[in-house]
Amino acid sequence: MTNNSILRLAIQRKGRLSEDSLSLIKESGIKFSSDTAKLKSKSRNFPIEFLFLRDDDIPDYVADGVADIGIVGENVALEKGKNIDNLRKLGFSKCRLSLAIPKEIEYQGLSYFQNSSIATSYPKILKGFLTKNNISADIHEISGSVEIAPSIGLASAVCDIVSSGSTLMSNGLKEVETILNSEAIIIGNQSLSDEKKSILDRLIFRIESVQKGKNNKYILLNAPNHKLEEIIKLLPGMRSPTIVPLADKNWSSVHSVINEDEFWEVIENLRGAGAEGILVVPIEKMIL
Ligand code: PRT
Ligand code: ZN
Repeated sequence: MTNNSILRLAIQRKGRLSEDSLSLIKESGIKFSSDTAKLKSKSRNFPIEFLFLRDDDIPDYVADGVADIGIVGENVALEKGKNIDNLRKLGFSKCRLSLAIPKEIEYQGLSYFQNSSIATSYPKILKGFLTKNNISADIHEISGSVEIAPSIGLASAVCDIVSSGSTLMSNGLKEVETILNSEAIIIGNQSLSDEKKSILDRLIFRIESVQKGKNNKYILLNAPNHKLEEIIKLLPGMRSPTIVPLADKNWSSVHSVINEDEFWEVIENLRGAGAEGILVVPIEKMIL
């Protein structure tokens, strides 16, 4: 039995998820020794304990309750198909699971895969996709270097993780269908005690504040008073912008928060409306 007053979080020990997972925890104000050479670490200022594991093992550990929650790619969580909760997207380690074929072949749609052989490390997700599209194909499960399968005659296509696409390209392959868009997520055991749930709520609240901070920028600008009304209309703000008078009575300073997604558009509109001296400042945490 694990201790009820401490939440156990499984993190990838070494790999593409590790660094961002650890930074997110640190930015949430949780202090601990991140020496991943060790298997376990306990926080000094929050009721949480870390297990450093291979990412493929994390869904099993969470399903079994050895860990309460974990950080993994959606691709791994889905492929394992365990009874676990998908608690939250984390916005890093973005990639996609795609079908790729030799680049010289002219692709004319999914029928290419009918009676083909496809090499993959994701047989379960691939099978689901093929079944949904009424395609029957041979699935060759291999654990690594999937992209070399066509060139050695093992398969006529691959289903693999792609991020920049350069691995496929350097192996003479081209991406033709995306099966899944993936990013790091927090997964959770489905029968957490109330005590653990309340620690989890506190953790998620902190993570959300860090994420919102990253997705938004604080902006300060000077505006001539006769343009103020027009400029305020362009600003979303948390409630409404802060307006501070300047020493020059005809001007004011306007402070507000802008979302990263609409950032450049808003800045261009503000300049067009007469804003000057625009400063953009990162936000560390944002609590609404
Ligand atoms: O040792 P352990 O089992 O813990 O780690 P691992 O080697 O199995 O996983 P790791 O660290 O490579 O990846 C962890 C997670 O990162 C994956 O499950 C994905 O959710 C995510 N991720 C993001 C990626 C990539 N980007 C990625 N590019 N996982 C793998 N790749 C590989 C891909 O398999 C292919 O070989 O990178 C190659 C393609 O990259 P591009 O940029 O050339 O397209
Ligand atoms: Zn792995």
